[in-house]
Amino acid sequence: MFPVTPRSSPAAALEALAVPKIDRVDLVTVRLPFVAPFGTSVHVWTDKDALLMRLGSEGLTAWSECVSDPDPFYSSETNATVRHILKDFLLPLVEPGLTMGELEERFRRVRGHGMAKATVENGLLNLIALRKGVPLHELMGRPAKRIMSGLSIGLKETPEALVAAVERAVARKYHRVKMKVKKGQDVEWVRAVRERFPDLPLMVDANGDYTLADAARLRRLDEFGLMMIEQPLSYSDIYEHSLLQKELKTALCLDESIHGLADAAAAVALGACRIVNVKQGRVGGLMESMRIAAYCAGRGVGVWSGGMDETGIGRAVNIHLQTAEGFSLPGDTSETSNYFDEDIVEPPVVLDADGFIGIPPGPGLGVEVVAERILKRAIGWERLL
Ligand code: OSB
Ligand code: MG
Repeated sequence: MFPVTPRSSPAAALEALAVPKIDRVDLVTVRLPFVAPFGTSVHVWTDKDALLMRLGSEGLTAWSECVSDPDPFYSSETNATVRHILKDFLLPLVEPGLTMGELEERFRRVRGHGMAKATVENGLLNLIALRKGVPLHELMGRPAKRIMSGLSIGLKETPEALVAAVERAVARKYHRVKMKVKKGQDVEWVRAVRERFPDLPLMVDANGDYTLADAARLRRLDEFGLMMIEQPLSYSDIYEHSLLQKELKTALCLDESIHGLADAAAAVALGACRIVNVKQGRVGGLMESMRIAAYCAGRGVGVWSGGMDETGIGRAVNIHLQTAEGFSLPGDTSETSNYFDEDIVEPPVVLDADGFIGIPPGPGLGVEVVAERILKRAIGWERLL
């Protein structure tokens, strides 16, 4: 057998950093209305309720965003479980002078709760980058580059409304378009988009709506030349995806099923997917994301950065992450205006004339959290330290 963990970690630069001293911690929940409801096979979201963590350290302030929702419809973690795990288990383990790698080891005693762990890791790394006066990607040991864009289009009322949304995405120069599907709202809806855009890099995301009994229906998607089908089967499955992948020409991509490097290794070994969606929150942070991306890329498996319709804080983290080794495909990184009229950070994410996204320059995440907008949007505020 072979070890899953490589001798030299792709996250080595981050693992070696020292945990800074923290003198204040606040949890702030903000509610931002979406410009339009975001529909998936599991739920329709109309607002973003984001749990933010604000770290204070010797005059500096660093924010991070948890990618959980108030509900457990995408993930078993919710804003309430994250608050509990942060407060009662993770934050008490944070000790200045430990390395980030050692802190991550301490966190392993807490099983699961990757979104909560990522919130702490993101905040500390942002703080360290601010303290050093360098952008996050530089802390990761990665040079700046333009990031590819991708749009995730929710379920629509009619195929016409879907095609209109795809038309807007193509006009904006998005590098690929993902459309949500569910049982019965799939083959004909993909056909409508394909007829209008025969060459568009296109993919679908089912958020686990199908079972193996639907294999014949999913096989009908093969004729559309999709880049991939994301998470057709259960959120907790890997093995059945390996059976389905054998039945399909189209590549499968796993999202919900992947909670860390071991899951990714199992999926690759089983042939459960040819592409992995890495969400830094779902896998417990940037360090684990870098390991998964390098591992998959080294085995010919495509990798991209997923999104959780984050505010500008989490969106910036995803942008920096995509400078890492292995991110070969456009991710779910869209313009701020796709979700929000007014975000809580400046500047918003916008695409350049070729559809690329620039890394916000400046130390840390490179975006500025606007205090008045936090106050305007806050629906909960709790000081922990
Ligand atoms: O399945 O990738 C998903 C949003 C919330 C929860 C799950 C998913 C999504 C998206 C949107 O598809 C990604 C984004 O634009 O941030
Ligand atoms: Mg998905």
